[in-house]
Amino acid sequence: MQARCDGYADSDIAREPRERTVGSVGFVGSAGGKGGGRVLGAASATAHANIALIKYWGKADERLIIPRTSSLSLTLDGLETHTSVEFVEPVPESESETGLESEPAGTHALQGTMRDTLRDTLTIDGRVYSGGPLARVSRFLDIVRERSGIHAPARVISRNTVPFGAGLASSASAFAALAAAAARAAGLDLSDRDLSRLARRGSGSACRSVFGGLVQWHAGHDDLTSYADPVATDMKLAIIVITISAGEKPLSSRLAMRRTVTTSPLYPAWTRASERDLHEALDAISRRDLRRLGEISEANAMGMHATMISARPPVIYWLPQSIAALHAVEEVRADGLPAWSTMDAGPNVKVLTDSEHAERVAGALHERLVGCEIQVHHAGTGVRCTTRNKGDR
Ligand code: 2P0
Repeated sequence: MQARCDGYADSDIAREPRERTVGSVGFVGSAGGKGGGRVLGAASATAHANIALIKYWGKADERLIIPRTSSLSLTLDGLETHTSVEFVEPVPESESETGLESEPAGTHALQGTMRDTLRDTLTIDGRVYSGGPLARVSRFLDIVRERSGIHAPARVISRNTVPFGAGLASSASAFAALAAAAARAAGLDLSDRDLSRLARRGSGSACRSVFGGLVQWHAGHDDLTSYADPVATDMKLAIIVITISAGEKPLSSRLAMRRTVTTSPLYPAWTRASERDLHEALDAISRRDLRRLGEISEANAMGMHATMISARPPVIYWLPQSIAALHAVEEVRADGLPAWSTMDAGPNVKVLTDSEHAERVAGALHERLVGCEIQVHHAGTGVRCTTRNKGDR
């Protein structure tokens, strides 16, 4: 089985097999052909993955990525994507080398995604990507190009601090970091809310990674009204990740989501329940009631998986060890520790607890789940630009 990122936030990028090249973070390949070109704008950003307590599962609008339901998540520390974006004016010589007509970028619109795909470059963890992953990134960059008026190809270089075996590099942190870096590099001055709307266009869950801690994604009904914002709390929550498998899952969450919406007879009931769940989860947070928040989160995730399992044909991400982990969490809870399960589009189990008990819960799970990798993650920060565009003061 190939190493891959886990199921909770799969992306074409994340699912692509890759080589790990530790320490090689130089520019590999270049936008606009071989060699350099004038840099029109450059920026870097870092974002963290998030785990939903109330899930996003199903789109009302596939193109704009408007979800059917609102969701609630916790941004996690330690699971990080760092991305740099440079918009580079192509060099005419290199264009003639590639057989393309000379056309000064920055003043002329390139001819749509196909040409931009040819010219953008994408490097993730030292590996150069083409095909589907590059096309998805180029489509996203087209939105930034359209808004900013910069019609130049981009060099995108991304690094994940997540160990591959842990299976937690995610489309959420990937597209939140890409959105922030690309917007800054293109000179767009976006509010956090507008940045979350932009990140949403890359991958729905990415809009939540724009913010740290607890975050609500308001489903809304169009591009303007579908955005994330932070949920104020002084609860110190933690998520324990039990890695069951780092193998490639059979179906992307995007496709699984679509199949569930269109074929599961349980899906409408889950969306109704999810609205109530969100309301109650927010109420539990305002009361600092971890037990209630845990119970609702667990029920919401299990309900989501019921919709998948009842899809036609069924989508079953669970492995036997997933069930073992769910039982282990129940046992740990019966022993008096705060621990509630949640699962995403994959076999791995995540456990909601608080920072105070996280190490004890992880230890108790370790005793019961020999051989599983178990990691504690506390609340992480929102996206931040780590280098500034030339024009910034
Ligand atoms: C979530 N998941 O709320 C849910 C729970 C997976 C299960 O968000 O199609 O990668 O790019 O918008 O964001 C995974 O979905 O999907 C996800 P797209 P995304 O975390």
